[in-house]
Amino acid sequence: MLSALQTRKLTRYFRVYDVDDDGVVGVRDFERVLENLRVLHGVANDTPALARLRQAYVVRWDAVRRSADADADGGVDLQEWLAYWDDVLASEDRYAAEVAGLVDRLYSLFDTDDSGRIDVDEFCNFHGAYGLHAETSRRVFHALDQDGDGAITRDELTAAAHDFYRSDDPAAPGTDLYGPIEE
Ligand SMILES: [Ca+2]
Ligand SMILES: [Ca+2]
Ligand SMILES: [Ca+2]
Repeated sequence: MLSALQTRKLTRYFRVYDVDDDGVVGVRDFERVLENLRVLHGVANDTPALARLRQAYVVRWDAVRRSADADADGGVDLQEWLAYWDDVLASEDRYAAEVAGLVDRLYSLFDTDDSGRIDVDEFCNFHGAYGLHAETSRRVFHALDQDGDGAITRDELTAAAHDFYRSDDPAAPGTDLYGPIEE
């Protein structure tokens, strides 16, 4: 069972993923993020780099759709999304895989200088790909950068993900991983 706070956080996550704001997470949302990333990375159409980026997103969308689209209508609505996360959070193995996948994706897509750390600009790029404002992103970044050294390490990101998915403390730093849960 998701707690009230978990439901709020996962609803926020859903709204972020639903980039075109039509109430359903679908292939068009992934296409839009992909296009934002393409522009962000300055990748031309029809390059191997774009093909790799597209492949990563096809795989991700396919995994979400297969597990979460319970009525198989090609989109994931909020109810399906919450049911999906309720299942994931009930399984240690699936949960661990989701967190590891999130950290890996974030690093592979946004650690653009390959330093093994996400700096504030890279973090703003991550939020920006989903249409979040840089001002909010900077605030979230500083909450997640727990040792204040100007970068989010894999450990800090993993801690943030655990806060986001599992903590029932609204003041936990990871609560706003996908932006503020109340606007
Ligand atoms: Ca959508
Ligand atoms: Ca559906
Ligand atoms: Ca840090």
